[in-house]
Amino acid sequence: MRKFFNVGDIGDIAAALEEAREVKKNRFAWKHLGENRTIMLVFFNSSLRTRLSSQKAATNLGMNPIVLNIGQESWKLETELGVVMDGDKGEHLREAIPVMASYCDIIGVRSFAGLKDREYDYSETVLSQFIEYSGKPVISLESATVHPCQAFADLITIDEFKKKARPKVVLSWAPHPKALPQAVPNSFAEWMNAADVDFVITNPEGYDLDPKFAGDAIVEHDQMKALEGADFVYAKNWSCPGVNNPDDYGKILSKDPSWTIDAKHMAVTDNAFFMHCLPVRRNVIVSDEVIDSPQSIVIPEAANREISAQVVMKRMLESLK
Ligand code: AN0
Ligand code: CP
Repeated sequence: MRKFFNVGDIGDIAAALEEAREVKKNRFAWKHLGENRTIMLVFFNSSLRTRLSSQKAATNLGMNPIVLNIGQESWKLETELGVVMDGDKGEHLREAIPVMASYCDIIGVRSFAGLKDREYDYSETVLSQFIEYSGKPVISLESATVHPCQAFADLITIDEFKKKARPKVVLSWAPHPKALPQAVPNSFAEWMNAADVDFVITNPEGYDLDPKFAGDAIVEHDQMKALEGADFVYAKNWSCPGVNNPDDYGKILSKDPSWTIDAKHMAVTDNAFFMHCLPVRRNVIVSDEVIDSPQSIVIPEAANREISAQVVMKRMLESLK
């Protein structure tokens, strides 16, 4: 495996889930696989789960993880080509990437969407440069448009908790005070479309996800209708994807608090489990009552980030041999 970016990179979903179960049963069974191997985890943005679960997964495999927080511990990096670098950015990605690559065998990159230029973000400009200039296998640790480690962990979690062979999974937009990327819902949609589930997306008008990720999923703008009979409710805020109006890309079009997931929303589901990738703003995205209920599986969901990361790194190490 040379890159982990889209659902297609994981191959057969059932096989990936089986491998995740094996890893979870005995996560130290491959502790020699990564001996004398180094993974570089490069963060342009904040993180709790991704940073810790990736370090843990790498260590389980016997690898040496190096974490670099760009701009805090390193020089600020310029990502645009052809600019006169007379501002605050002291080094260009064009040099920094091959240098970092020379010290490691695998690279993971977190680089959020700028939410200013849809074309720049949706062409994954920063991640593509890592692929092109490193020559190493690259993992997206949430890049401009995708968060595959999260979506894989979400799939593992649904597989563990489902009570029906083909559960109904609803991705619901929820309000948030700040403009957030579409990476989490994009990947979740892409992975759910590939999984054995009935998948419905609900969001206010103007928030429809890019068809590249939404695929054939049912989009229902009436949130309560969408939630009826759900087995899993996956809440997430995202800013305007700008599909029909590129000028609105990255903007907040609604802060409607009626979309906050509360007990009234959960009451129309089939006693659904509540999921969120975290970090979550309580009583904005979800009420205390719902996130503190026994149906909330946000903690086991986050714990599965170690498992998804380990399966991906394990496959990359196996392909290095
Ligand atoms: C980020 C986002 O929505 O993409 C990271 C989520 C994993 N969330 C925030 O910045 C709050
Ligand atoms: N879910 C997730 O990726 O969390 P962090 O931003 O804390 O890594």
